[in-house]
Amino acid sequence: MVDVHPAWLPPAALRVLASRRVLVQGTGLLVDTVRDEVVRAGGDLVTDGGELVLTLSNVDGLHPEGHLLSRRDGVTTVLAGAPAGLLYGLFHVVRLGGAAFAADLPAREHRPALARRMLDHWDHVAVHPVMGQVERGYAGGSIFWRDGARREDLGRVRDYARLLAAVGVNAITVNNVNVHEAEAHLLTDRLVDVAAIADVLRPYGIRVHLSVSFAAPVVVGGLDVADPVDDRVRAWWASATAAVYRSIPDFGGYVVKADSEGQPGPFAYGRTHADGANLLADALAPHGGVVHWRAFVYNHQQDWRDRSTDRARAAYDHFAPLDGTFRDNAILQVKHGPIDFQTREPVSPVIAAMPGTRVAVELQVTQEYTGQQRHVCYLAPMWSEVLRFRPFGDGGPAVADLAARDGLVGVSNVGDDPFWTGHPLAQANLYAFGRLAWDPTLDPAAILDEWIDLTFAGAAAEVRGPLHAMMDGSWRTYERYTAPLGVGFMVRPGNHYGPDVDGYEYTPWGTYHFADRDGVGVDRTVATGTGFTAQYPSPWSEVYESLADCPDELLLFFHHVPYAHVLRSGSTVIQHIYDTHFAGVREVARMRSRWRDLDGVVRPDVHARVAERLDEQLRCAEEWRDQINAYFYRKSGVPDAHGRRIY
Ligand code: GCV
Repeated sequence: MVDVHPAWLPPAALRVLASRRVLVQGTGLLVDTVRDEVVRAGGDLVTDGGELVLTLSNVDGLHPEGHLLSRRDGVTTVLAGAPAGLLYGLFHVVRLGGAAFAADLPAREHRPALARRMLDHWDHVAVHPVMGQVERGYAGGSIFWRDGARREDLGRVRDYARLLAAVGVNAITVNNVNVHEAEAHLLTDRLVDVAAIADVLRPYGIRVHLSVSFAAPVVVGGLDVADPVDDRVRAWWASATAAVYRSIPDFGGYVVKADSEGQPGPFAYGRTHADGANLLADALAPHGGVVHWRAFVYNHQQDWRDRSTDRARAAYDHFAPLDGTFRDNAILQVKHGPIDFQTREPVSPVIAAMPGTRVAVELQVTQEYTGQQRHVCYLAPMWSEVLRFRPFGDGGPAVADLAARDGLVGVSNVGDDPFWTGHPLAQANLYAFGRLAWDPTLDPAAILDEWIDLTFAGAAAEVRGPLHAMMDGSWRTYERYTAPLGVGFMVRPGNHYGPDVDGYEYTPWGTYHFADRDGVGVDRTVATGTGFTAQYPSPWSEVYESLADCPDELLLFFHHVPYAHVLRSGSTVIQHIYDTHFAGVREVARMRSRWRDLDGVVRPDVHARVAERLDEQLRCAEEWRDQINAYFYRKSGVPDAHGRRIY
């Protein structure tokens, strides 16, 4: 049997605390966790003095999850106003390592930029006949559920909570947003299972949330309607929610996918999404809970012949007119792009369109469209671009500012795999998600450094160079050998792995590239296309509308152009496609040889697993290159300027 990999907290990562005299002042569950961590690391808990002093005390103006860190006269001090702040402060010291005990450090407050830092698990209680135990999961089974029941042993959940606390995550949903029969019961007669998980997460400052079915009053409540304005429905939600809080007093709230991909919602009763969200918000309000209402609503049964329907427009068209009508504890959860977690998308215009609504941004840590944890694809650079993007132009707020009050949500990439994430290097994505949610201004390469230091503790110096070379640019490498210039998809329908250029072209899903013999891309302009560009405020509405100004990497998202169109880079679209696909494969081959050089440096099981995945990544990248290049050569008839082999 393979040991479970300790991810970024192996004992060596905590060695900075070993044999140190540590004073922890304060009481409570999370303060006990701090003490446990110190003991686990081999530190000496002392009752006075100490070279590390962690104190819980009432400090005016300190953020409830923040801490003041300083070092003077040989003592490192962490001061927190609330227990979670103390725990985050301890992990901050662990991250700093020796630097926390070297030179003096002037007192500085560290606080999270985004309030809720949440991971959504797309885990099923009962194995789904098509999607399995975890929808879009690439790391084995669920750590919470197995074959219809809660796992008896929640030891993995405890370890997971510890890993997450170390990066500042403070909320988790334990079931998929697609709520089927078995999962619907988590709200009522199987609540005891959710409470058991909440008990394990609580010592790490993580609150549990639940994905619920909008039709719960019918599915598990015995009513014949789920209409949000029906008094019986309102009473049912109020009473079910009160029961949840009786059993889980710190319960976080609900997550709802409604009127989306077959999930029930308010449209069935002629009601709006605000009516639906407010129904749940009202039930949660007396208990301090929130509802995360997803904006991922579109027509998944569209006629591909109909070029006027544009899936990219859907979320804005449904939700922007409702701005200002949601309750204060209803949070609209918006995917970062307007379509669906593609390798490259513009930022969703919904994020800037609803100043009177609380908005959280959703990222996909699980690599559904970015290599399914068989490919190295470090996503922090993409997320960093999203969070730094300024929808109103320079001088306006960044996406991270717009979501600050509400938060960042990531779809988790974890399962019961011994390496947690299938691909051991995909752990870096989970790590980076938490760190960017805490501080969206962090540099992705610096986050990777932290992760390397903590994960490879003893061997960090040897692996640092090769891992940066392999990972820093791996998202762009992935982009190079897959769908070009922001056009998206071109993946195999269903499992979404590997190339199939026309796989979705004549389907009802609304994800088309419109390639013909003359050109490719989706015309989303106001002048001649679907008008999507008008959903952006200035200056982006003009930038995206203009063929000359549109950034190359998003060109085919916004425009349909001839193959001979010259990009801002100076290359033609067709030559860019050939060049990037050849380059992407070369980069993967280099990654593989860099990893081979680390044989004997990293743990053999980690080395073997990554090596096996890199073989597959190279095979798959070659397949992408050859199918994409062949497809566009055959469509356009334009040969490669460098005469390379195209089939
Ligand atoms: C949970 C995409 C995925 C679905 C997922 C959906 C969503 O369409 O392919 O598996 O369903 O997004 O985010 O709700």
